[in-house]
Amino acid sequence: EVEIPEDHPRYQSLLTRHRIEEGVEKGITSKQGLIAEGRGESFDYLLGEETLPSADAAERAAAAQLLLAEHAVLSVNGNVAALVPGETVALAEATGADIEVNLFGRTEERMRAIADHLREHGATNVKGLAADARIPGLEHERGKVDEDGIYDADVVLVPLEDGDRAEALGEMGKTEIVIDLNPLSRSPRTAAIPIIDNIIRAVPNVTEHARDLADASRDELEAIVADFDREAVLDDAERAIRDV
Ligand code: PTJ
Repeated sequence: EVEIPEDHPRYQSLLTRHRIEEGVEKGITSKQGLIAEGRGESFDYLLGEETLPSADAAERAAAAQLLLAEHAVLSVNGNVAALVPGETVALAEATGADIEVNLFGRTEERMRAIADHLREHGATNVKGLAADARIPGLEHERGKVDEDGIYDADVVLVPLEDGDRAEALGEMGKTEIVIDLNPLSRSPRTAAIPIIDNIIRAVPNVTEHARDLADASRDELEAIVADFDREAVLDDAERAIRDV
């Protein structure tokens, strides 16, 4: 364990990097994941390493959408598992969503390591290992999902997703919530609810909104989703980056 002093000006960013490194060492995160982390960090730096008010609005809409879902699934890859394992379990509990491991670079070893890691953080039912259904239009390994998981879901949260798969899931008619720090990336641009924020901040904040909305009526939740403006969220993040 590396000790990072909490008053270090880049504490959060160093902690994040360290978690990803540990993820690689444990066989959870892919080498590609290290590159993805570097890309994410640069966008977070440009966004001021904080949640924009527009991202907070997206996080509230995401909470409402998850609560309205008939069957919501939180998709977990190697970066998500390394960065926010316990936070993902808490979000699943707050919204009644399932958790499914779904990898871009799928290997059985990583699938098992991630499922074990999530269970160590309190997950009781981790999907993704059955792989008894396919996302149409994707090559074999990347298209593997569970029939009673992502395949069946009406709402899916796909953090740090690659553009092809985000598009293919959209074409299946699923309502997609994407977390990605790059507002120009294809996956947030295809999402019904794009969250342009660091997953480290985004997941706990969606959970907080879900707890806050736990007693809201369906009408209230539907109004939050209907009033949500995806273009405004993407434009606001892009403006924040350009105005640095
Ligand atoms: O574990 P696997 O095999 O499923 O692989 C996962 C990765 C992330 C490697 C794979 O999906 C991939 O290659 O993704 P990309 O195309 O690199 O896209 C990752 C996106 O996530 C980029 O747009 C990054 O800016 C963004 N990103 C990286 N770290 C964070 C992030 N967004 C939010 N929070 C982060 N911490």
